[in-house]
Amino acid sequence: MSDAATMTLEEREATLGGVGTARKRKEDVRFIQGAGNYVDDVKLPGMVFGDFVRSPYAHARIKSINAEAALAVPGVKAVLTAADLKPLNLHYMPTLAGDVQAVLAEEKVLFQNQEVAFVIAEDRYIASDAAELVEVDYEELPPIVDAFKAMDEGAICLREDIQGKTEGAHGARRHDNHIFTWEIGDKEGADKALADGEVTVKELVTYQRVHPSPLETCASIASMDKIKGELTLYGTFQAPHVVRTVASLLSGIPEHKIRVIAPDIGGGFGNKVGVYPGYVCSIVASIVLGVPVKWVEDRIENLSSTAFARDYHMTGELAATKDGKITGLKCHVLADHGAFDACADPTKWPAGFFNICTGSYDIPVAHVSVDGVYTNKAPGGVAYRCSFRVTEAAYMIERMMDVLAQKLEMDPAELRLKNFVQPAQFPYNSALGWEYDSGDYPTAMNQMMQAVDYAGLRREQAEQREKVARGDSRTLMGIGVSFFTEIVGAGPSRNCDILGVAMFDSCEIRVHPTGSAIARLGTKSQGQAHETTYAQILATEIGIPSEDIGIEEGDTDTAPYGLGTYGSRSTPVAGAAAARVGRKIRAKAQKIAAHLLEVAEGDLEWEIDRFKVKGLPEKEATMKEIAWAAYNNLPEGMEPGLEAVDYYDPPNMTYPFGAYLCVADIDVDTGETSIRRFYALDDCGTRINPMVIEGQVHGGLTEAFGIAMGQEIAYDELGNVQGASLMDYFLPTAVETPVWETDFTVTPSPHHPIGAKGVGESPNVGGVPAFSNAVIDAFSHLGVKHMPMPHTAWRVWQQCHELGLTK
Ligand code: MCN
Ligand code: CUM
Repeated sequence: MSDAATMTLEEREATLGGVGTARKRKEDVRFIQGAGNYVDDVKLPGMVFGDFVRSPYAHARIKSINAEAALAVPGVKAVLTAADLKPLNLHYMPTLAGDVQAVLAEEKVLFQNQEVAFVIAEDRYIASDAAELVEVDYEELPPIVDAFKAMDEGAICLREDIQGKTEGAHGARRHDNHIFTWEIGDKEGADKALADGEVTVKELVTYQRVHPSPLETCASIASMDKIKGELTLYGTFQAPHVVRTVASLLSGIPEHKIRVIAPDIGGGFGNKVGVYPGYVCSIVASIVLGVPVKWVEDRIENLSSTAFARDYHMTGELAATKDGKITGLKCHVLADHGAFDACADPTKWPAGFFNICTGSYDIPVAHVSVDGVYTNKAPGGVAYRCSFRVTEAAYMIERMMDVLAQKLEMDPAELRLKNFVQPAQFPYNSALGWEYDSGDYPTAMNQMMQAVDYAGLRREQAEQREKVARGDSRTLMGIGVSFFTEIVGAGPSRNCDILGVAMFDSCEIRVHPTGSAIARLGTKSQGQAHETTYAQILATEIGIPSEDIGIEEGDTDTAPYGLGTYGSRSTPVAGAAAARVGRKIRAKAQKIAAHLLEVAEGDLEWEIDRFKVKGLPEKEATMKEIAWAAYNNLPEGMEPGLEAVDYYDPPNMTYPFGAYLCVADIDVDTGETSIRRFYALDDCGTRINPMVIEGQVHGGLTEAFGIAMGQEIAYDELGNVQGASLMDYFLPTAVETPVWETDFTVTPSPHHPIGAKGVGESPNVGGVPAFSNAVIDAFSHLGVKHMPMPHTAWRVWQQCHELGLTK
């Protein structure tokens, strides 16, 4: 008898390490020992290095480029400019948003640090030194930095390459600097609700431009084997298969001759979804030179030229009855997309899923319109745990809820409770077109309010306000409530595609004779612990311990086709494929077990890691025995092996939600905010690994804290990017980061095979409004309605000063 046969049920469950286990992250064994394998760790024979010449100006005409001095530097192999790429038709590349982006600037530069030339040399120091010697003669042009002025009459046309084009990828363009207008909802209905509203509020809520700044910057290595006609491309890719398909379509290299490998990634956060000039230039350079070419960004390049996030100017309007029932919502967004529209949204959604902006509230009628404009700033817009603009939507509605509560003189938590979509309303069809799969908002909100003693906090705040008024204290107390509804898990493919590639995902598994297994998926972890958690899903389905299931992603030669990891889609989509592939394995295993035990399939029942004969519990076949039999002792006519693949096209997205609360203390003399308490309750349905979820929430909250309290990619009036280094751009360290209290409820998704919803982006979506609401709430009794993020000490001090609070 094996050990497994003498183990109790509990011991067997524990050995399995399946869904619900707080299993330690398997990948950390190599990460914490410095033994990860990142792009920059990959060293190929004969490899050379590329570095960019970048524009010092935000807007200028290029009159000439002289690379002679650079080419004369020993070790320099070549200098590429737009003139070299143009004959190959590669001086522009398509963006994920249906626009084009200059790979190397041809006639004009459109943002500071735009790529102008690519210098290739024996090592990266030589490449970098030589890049400084490339002489570019510029004629400065006036830049457009303020998105509100982009469509002014007479505003200078930024994109001369599409000047006069009246149709863009998303419909009509009204101005040379206009990208699209996107509208959804009932305009007339919403206008009427606002006109008839007993109480109405309106506020311009800006979500500033930020950048995810992952620890590892973007990088690629292209290696063209000219004899075989094969291209191998290593890179920091969140979606390797899409890169392969797009590379094939653009280059004409057959897709089976392109191998894309995303090795370990040191944080992606959406920064590594888009396609960058560095990737294209490394490929072209490798084709030209016949040797592998590596390109790795430095921190300043990363912060100033690759996918930024947000930059949404949102004018929200709410109408409500006097007792606080919301009757309508309107929102106009001015979206600053920078010089090229390179937003990484599903094709049909130029403003992402911003229309989730009715949030957690049963708002009967709503209308949203979004205008995208070009400015002289870096392209991007969709990144940083954003769930395709859900971050912006949640910030807008959660800020507006507080603005409305203030006007109604009602408690912000009470206003939310009063307007929640109720549990019985699920599946809930929102006014802006989504079908929320499941939720129980009042339970989550009440659990949060009890956990933090919300009533007690408000009493304390009232006392503190009196103290400040009396002059007995110089600390204002703010309480920030945020209740968010997320939307994650793109597909369904009928709704979502990227450049025509439909959004589904996949899992393939091979169980070995001795009862261990290897599974491969179409997603790509960047730190989200996929090697740990997918194995847990599979363990529960197939009864093989998660320790014995290897997980691989990121190599297009071995992994099944998938759309990659972003929009917290891995669990909702590839996680579902994993569960379903497991069920396919178990179905075959059941047939084999019936053969081994000489009973009919229907006489068997599943128990953790084995099949048992009903009524004869001592007759059983473990998965380990079945795996061996799958290769060595099969029923007549059955093909050997134990493998399966599943491609999963989800019927709907999943709608995680959460109730967050932040308590902030503000020193009126310095403007310093200290976060006294932060409580986050998340509901992501079935919880696969509670420890990983907690880690995701801690990380997301820390980023939310960074955004709300200090981060901004700002530009001066000349378009010089401010804060493009970590000297100025705030990345919270352990010193500033508050202590996080986490909690949860579990409302499974009704359509996901194991009821799981995504969680990776929730803490950023819900966190930012909680911090911001806390800071503003500290001043709400003094009539302050809104304050712009980030809530730096300087800005908060200015607010204190304006209110006459400072000494
Ligand atoms: N999980 C779970 N139970 C659930 C839901 C999720 O145990 N009900 C686990 C999953 O198994 C997975 C992790 O939580 O290990 C995140 O899962 P999911 O919510 O599906 O998100 P993705 O794996 O698709 O990750 C994407 C998401 C995004 S879009 C950004 S941006 C972000 C984020 O993840 N980038 C990250 N978290 C990050 N965390 C790290 N360390 N690095 C990044 O770059
Ligand atoms: Cu929007 S950042 Mo994530 O989707 O990679």
